[in-house]
Amino acid sequence: MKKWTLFLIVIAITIHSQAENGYDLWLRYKKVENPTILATYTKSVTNIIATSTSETIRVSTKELKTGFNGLLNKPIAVSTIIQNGSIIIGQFSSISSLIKQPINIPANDEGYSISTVVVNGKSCTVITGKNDIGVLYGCFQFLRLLQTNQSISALHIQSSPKLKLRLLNHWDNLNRHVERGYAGIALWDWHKLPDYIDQRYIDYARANASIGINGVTVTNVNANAQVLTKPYLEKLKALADVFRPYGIKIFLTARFSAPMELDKFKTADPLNEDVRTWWKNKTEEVYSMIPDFGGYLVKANSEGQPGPQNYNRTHADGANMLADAVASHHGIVIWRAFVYSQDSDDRFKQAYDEFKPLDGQFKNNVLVQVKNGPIDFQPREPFSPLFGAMKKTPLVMEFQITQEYLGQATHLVYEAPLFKETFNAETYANGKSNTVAQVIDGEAFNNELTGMSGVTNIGNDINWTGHLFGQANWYAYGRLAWDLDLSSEQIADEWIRQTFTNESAFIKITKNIMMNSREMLVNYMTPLGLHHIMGNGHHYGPAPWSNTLARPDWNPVYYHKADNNGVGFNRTSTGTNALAQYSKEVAAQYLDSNTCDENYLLWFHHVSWNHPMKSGRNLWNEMCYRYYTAVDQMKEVEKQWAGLEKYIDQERFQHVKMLLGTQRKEAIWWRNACLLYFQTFSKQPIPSTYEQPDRTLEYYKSLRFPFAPGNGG
Ligand code: BDP
Repeated sequence: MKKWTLFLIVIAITIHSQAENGYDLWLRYKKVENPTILATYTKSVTNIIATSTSETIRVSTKELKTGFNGLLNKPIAVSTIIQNGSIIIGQFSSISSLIKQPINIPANDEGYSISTVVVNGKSCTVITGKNDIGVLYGCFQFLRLLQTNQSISALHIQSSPKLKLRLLNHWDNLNRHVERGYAGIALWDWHKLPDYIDQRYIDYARANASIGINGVTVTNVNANAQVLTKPYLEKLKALADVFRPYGIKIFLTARFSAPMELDKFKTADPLNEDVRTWWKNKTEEVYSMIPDFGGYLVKANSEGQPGPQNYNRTHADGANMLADAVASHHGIVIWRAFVYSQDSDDRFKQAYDEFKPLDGQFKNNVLVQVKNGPIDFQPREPFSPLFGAMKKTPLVMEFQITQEYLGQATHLVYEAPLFKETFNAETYANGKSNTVAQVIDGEAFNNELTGMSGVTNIGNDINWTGHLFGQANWYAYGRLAWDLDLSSEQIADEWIRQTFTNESAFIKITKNIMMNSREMLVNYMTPLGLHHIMGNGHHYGPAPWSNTLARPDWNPVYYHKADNNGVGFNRTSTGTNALAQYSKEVAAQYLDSNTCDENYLLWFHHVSWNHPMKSGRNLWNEMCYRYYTAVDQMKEVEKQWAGLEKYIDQERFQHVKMLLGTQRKEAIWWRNACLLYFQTFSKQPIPSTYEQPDRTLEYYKSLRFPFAPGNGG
């Protein structure tokens, strides 16, 4: 073999070994690059001592071994010998006799503590919790410290989750089509379950446990009753068995009409005794197979789903029937508040109108799950007025991690700032300062049960989320469900370090891209409070002109109400008065079109195209400015990423690079299509200093996407 051939082979092997496809998520455990840090870690980590053999401690030990082997690039043994650098893990009750010294234990049942202690003269690290699951969470946190190059020498960390239910909602159908899924088909291979356990189920559970997720619904809220049949319960049991050591409970989406569909009942009336007995028996069957089954998640009387209103009963009647069925097993029912009706003059108001009167009528194991905003997961929404209004019912915050309205899986958009914006909003519930976060974490109304749900962006794509940066949204969602007070920036920082590198130049630029990405997206899609102007059905791309769907509240024109006088939805007292659903302090912030935060202007006001904006421009020119500036920012992002090639592997670099190219094209598409359309009403020119659209409005209107992903069943 010629010398250069050999050389090429060596190069090829090296490059190949470095290429990464994203499968490992933020759990890559690559060797610590900095030699000084590596040397201190090597001294501080010499063996693992586990004080029990429970399943959760077994997976904790395994994770530590995998992590240390990679990060320190040497095998770390599991033994019983206390030495300098022992990592001692186990429940507090089992380690206290071993270490014979006081240790701070975390506040709640799932919390952990990590402490540096001296045992028999040896310096060790103790990772403990009241329960095994806390220990596992602590182990993941310890590995995170190593992955992000933090000091591990004098640790006194205690952490407990702020929310009890930290859930992922999969909108996965039994045929594996994922509603609003942009990362392939569903992870769950129902056909091969229960006997075939895909390694992915285990890696999924690991990833979730690493960020504290403790419950998942594996099926769509547009539910299929089949999942409640014996064969599917067996498949679910197999998944539950995989998830259990990782502290993850299975929840089921329950189709309200299941007794009719599965057992030929004539009714699904929640007050009918036979129906109630059916659900009791079905629930007993579920628990006999999955003893730690979490409970039911229900979408009822919404978008064609059956529900109690079919029988003139209320949401509370429906929820309470299921709550009774799960109560003896400490199960819960999560009832969704995502409802709208064409009889309402404003879709914004419907959830509040239907649910607020029911406050106080739900059993104490029922939570109501409310989307962050009143309409539907838009790039920016004001918070739902139900937060702050339901004082006797615990509310679960529902965020959409999958990017249905946020460029789907081709746009890089970091969602933590969106989540935080909702959390930080003031509700002024009870006439005093109370943020949405305080409503969610139980502080505002003293709720025991607390929770958050995220509609996942996970599919069977090799990198799980389609866009590599979609992983950051899964990660950020979990981290915030654990601790609502973490900052978007801190989460981005730790995600980048674990996912890519600890190289500061790379972190700085990438973090900056992430932190600005959501605002940029808002401005090239729906600036100034525009909302729901995406393409019909699939919601891909702009279609503000769309007005052909059967119901007015399905059409974009319903939401922007552009005409020759101006644009925007008047939700003040001269309009639909949706603002009255907020506390008076919140309403006051939005009431006047001259003082209303401009980011929400068109959410609440129909204003003239010449409306004076804070910048000194009129509304039309401000709209042009926002669209154009955002596209310029997008071009800049592309350039910045191009400069990062040397820091990471080619495969992931190219993946992001290509998607940024698509994102730039689509941002231009959004800008041009929206401005050309709104211009037909504003009758004002796009300022000549801007590059003019190179296509006509007719061209943009003619585009069709019959096979856009994530749509339909
Ligand atoms: C909308 C989606 C639809 C979901 C619905 C829901 O377009 O596919 O079924 O939300 O949350 O955003 O139930």
